Amino acid sequence: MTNKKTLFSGIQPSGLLTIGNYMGAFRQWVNLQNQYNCIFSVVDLHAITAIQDPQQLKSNILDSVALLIACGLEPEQNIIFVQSTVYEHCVLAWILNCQTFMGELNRMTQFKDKSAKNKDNINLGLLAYPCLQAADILLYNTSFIPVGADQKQHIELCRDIANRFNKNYEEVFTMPQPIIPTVGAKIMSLQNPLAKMSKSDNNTNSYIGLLDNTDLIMKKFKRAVTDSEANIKFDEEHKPGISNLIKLLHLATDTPIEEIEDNFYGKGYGVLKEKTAESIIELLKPIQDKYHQIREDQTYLSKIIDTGKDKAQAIAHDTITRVYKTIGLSLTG
Ligand code: AQP
Repeated sequence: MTNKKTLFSGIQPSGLLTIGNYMGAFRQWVNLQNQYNCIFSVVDLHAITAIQDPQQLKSNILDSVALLIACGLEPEQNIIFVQSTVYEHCVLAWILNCQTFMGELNRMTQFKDKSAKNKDNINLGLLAYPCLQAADILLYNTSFIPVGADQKQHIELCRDIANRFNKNYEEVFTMPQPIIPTVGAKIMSLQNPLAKMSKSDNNTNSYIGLLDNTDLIMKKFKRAVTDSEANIKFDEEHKPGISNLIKLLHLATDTPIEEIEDNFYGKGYGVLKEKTAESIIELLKPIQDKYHQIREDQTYLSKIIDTGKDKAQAIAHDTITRVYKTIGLSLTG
């Protein structure tokens, strides 16, 4: 590790990663990887707050690692690891549970949304999710966390927990700050443009998976919900569906939003849908090609996961040792 500041972020292997995850998270990760000491994790312990099929979960974990590399993260330069391989995450999560108030957890929007969607599985892990996330971040002396807008509230809680711990004991944790992109922080569902695109959505037409093929991407965009006007204008409040398509086209092609509005003036929604689909297909093609190469090379993938574990654990173990000493759990030091 150099004396650059540390950046940490994670992705849940709770399904096929989407262009929402790419635009809100990975794209920035790739752009920031030269500026910081970067640590990226496939946070599989978070994924089990919903019931996962064991074989599918295992496969999603490997897919996610391969996709991170395919999207442009350099495994030699960054630490890329699987959360469950570093036990210190669970240890620190328990300690942070004891620094977190029930009222704080009950206020979390993600907890409320996910509880409403899964009424028959409102488990303790879902409620305590932000404490495990705080542990992920605080174990690595993280200064920056690049995330989509949906995670802002969790990062604020992480800062409150760190602050409380530092006051109750002594200054152990670095205070992290979120980095949220100005455009792309919230890509919306193609079927309900008022809700964010989510990989665990039961309606597969609502998201574009990073591994979706050309026909499927085209079909999903053609089915995207828009509005009953015939006016291609960026207005997230009144035209969320069309604005979401314009935003995706802007992000995929770097064309300014006003230029897209001008180019499509007087044209029908079908033309915009088709052009957006084509630009996403073009964006994903090299990522998909690289992904298939990596995913088929089990030896390479296992080596990255093992190396990532060793490097992450060395830092995490050091932090846990300090935390144990600070709170009086270390009987030898
Ligand atoms: N729709 C989105 N737009 C922009 N950014 C997004 N992110 C997620 N959805 C969008 C960002 O992707 C990163 C990884 O997210 P995650 O997998 O840890 O969890 P999530 O935010 O709960 O993502 P999903 O896809 O909605 O997963 P499920 O369906 O399992 O809950 C984060 O930085 C997130 O902000």
